[in-house]
Amino acid sequence: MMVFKTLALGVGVLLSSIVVAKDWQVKMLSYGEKGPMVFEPDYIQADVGDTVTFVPTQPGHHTKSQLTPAGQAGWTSKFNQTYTVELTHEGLSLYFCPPHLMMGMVGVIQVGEAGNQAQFDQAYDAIKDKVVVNPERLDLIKSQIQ
Ligand SMILES: [Cu+2]
Repeated sequence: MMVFKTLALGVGVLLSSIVVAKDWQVKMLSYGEKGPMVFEPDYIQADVGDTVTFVPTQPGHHTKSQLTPAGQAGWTSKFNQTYTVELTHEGLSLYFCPPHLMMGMVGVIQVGEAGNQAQFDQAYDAIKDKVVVNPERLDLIKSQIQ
């Protein structure tokens, strides 16, 4: 019985130390909780090894990265298609929906520490210049970075 208890404890410790990679689902929407033309959620805090899957919940959207951390491949998905990004490196990614950038259809993925904050700030300023409707939405997204 004692042997069994020790064994069970050992297995429990082993299981709790295994980190399970998560798949984050981001809906691409023409109308969401925060108004027209949104990624939902528009900010994700993830870990290396997680994936983000962009889901064409409503038609007319796709996703393109503006900035990724060093080592993380950029992406451009096709219209109306599910697209999965594997998060391979720590840092911030900034992405948008090309036809709706001017309406503030932008999102951020944070993986671990925001080590590339300076590059992010530059990319953010450049992209915010192109947003005509709801530019304050970008500030709300940015304010979530930790
Ligand atoms: Cu869009």
